Amino acid sequence: MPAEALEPDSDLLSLPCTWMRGGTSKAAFFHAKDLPADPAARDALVLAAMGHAEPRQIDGIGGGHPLTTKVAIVSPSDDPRADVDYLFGQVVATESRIDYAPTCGNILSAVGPFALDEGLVQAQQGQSVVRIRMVNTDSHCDAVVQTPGARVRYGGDTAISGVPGRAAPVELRFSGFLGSSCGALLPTGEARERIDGIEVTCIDNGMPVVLMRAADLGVSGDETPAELDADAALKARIESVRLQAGQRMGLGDVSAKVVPKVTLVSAPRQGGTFNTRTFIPRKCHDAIGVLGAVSVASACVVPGTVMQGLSDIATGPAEPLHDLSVEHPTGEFTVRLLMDATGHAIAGAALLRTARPLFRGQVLVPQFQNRQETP
Ligand code: NQM
Repeated sequence: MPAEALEPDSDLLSLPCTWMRGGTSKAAFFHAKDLPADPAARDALVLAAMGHAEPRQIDGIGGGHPLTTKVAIVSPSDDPRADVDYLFGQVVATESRIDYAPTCGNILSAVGPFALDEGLVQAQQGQSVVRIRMVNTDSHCDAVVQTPGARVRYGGDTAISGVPGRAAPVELRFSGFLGSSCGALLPTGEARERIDGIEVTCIDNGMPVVLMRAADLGVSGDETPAELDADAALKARIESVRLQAGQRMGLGDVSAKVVPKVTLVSAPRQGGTFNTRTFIPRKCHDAIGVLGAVSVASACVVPGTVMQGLSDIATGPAEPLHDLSVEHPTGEFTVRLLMDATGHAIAGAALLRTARPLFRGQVLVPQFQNRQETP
């Protein structure tokens, strides 16, 4: 049901919404049919629901942090390879806008359960595979959801770093998203190059990311996100590299975009493959994004990247798959890279997340605020 007045005389609109955790992020889920078709009117409505124009999102449901002010707009797909379309939006609250340039793999993990719960896809006995088209990057994912008795089961034994407790696994299987946003796995044509005198690798396997060694920026890579966020000089250097990398990666002027992300890599501390601190892109992530992690892990299997010296996979023997443990500030994240018949080139990726609905109902949107924004 599209947004409608709460009561005949009310100046609040009532809009169907499900608030979901997907992996280590949270988003408001909307059916595309409930939102205006016109993108400007849609964004004005969604921004008013989420809260904007100041960082705390005090007059909306957004969480005042990039990881908790996300939006998923879901609809049946007309793509024969997909059941549903998933349009991701990153609300940039302080700038009163929604960035549709990136997709989000954490929120992606909640799309399958949402589609099944909402009847967009018929649940099967045991497990259900929801075929998802990620509209932002025009790439695809198969989400395997636990559905004993043909209902979504949220409880289970899977733990993911950054989320307390255990829950049912959602397996995400990706293929064919090399160069999802930039057109090539190595968008600049180089495995390693210099920007501002620092060696970087620009890579896109689902998410455009600029990799640098933490040591090359004068940090250890062990710092907490709060410590890194407080380092204004470091963040200025990172942003300078990111702006130049964005141009080289074919993304144009990225000063107002949230891609590419930036990941600082260093030696593993807890027995993983390597350690990370990721900027998304102006705030340090408490963990690491899903597709960000896939892109960073992918650099391990490409010869000559800045991962050389941290991981010897690229120069090792051919393998059908590699499990890479990506360490981050709140734990680790295992990315499975599936290799092609040569054993040296990436054919796909798979990983586990958990997800669940946090509330389902109606978000109330002030019409008076909408009127000011869209005269
Ligand atoms: O990289 C954060 C997150 C993300 C995105 C970000 C994500 C991904 O943790 O696919 O999941 O990079 O802004 O939700």
